[in-house]
Amino acid sequence: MSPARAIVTGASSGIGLACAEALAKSGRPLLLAARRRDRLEELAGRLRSEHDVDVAFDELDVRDRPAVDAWAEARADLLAESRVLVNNAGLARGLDALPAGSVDDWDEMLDTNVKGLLNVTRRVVPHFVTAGAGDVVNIGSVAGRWVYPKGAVYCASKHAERAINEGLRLDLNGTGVRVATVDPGMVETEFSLVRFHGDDAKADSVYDGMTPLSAEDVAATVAWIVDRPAHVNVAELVLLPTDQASPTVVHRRK
Ligand code: NDP
Ligand code: 8X3
Repeated sequence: MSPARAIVTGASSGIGLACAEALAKSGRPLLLAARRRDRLEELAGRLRSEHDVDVAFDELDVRDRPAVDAWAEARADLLAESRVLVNNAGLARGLDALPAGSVDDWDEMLDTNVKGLLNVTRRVVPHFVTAGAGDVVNIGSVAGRWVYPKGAVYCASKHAERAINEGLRLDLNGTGVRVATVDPGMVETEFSLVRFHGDDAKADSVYDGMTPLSAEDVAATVAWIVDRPAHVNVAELVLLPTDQASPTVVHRRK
């Protein structure tokens, strides 16, 4: 019997894209979502031909609650057969001392990382509860465990993700649904490019002289979590590059 369908938000890039690849490799049909439709279309075509799995995809902004509701209605059949939700869509914007922060950056981070995650979760989880099984894997961050200078609002969004992760697990106890957070340190994706509003040089310098995690490292962890036996819930997992001990303690070679 082939494994059940997985939903991945933010599948057009980085960790989400790598999760889609890892889950397709293990034979899972997919439902992918992100705002950049062209990227999803290209990825879906590649995964279908490389792994012979069904891949559906939708352009979706997780911040837009009416759009998420309409998506959940339109895709009710696929949601009902899904047993994995990777809540990955997210971003940091800016790296500024709090009083100098941009309110637009704050709104974007909180609306995406907190409310976007809630918008999708509230529409998908009831299907898992009905089925008596399912995995919600939230992509948190070390920023949900430590606060670092100039990162207050991004850290707040990831602390909220961690609270939601814990609260959801409490509220779903007894339903058979598992809830996990994977909290990575530095992962080289488009994350820093987005954080620095497209400044390539600034983004590249984040990883100067150190070896970051790859998106595939995180995806392999997600794939491992959902493949645990049904009675095992990996509740929280912190994944650091060997060169990183905390958000601010990073070993860099000359
Ligand atoms: P990327 O920028 O490479 O990918 C982010 C993904 O999120 C993209 O697919 C983007 O798609 C999607 N996304 C952003 N906003 C929205 C939205 N409003 N609606 C739908 N999709 C959206 O970064 P990462 O892969 O690194 O980031 C993925 C997750 O990992 C984030 O939650 C991030 O906070 C977390 N993380 C990243 C770390 C890192 O160092 N890279 C470390 C720890 C956690 P599109 O633009 O097409 O909508
Ligand atoms: C991304 C890692 O350290 O930039 O969540 O916050 S960090």
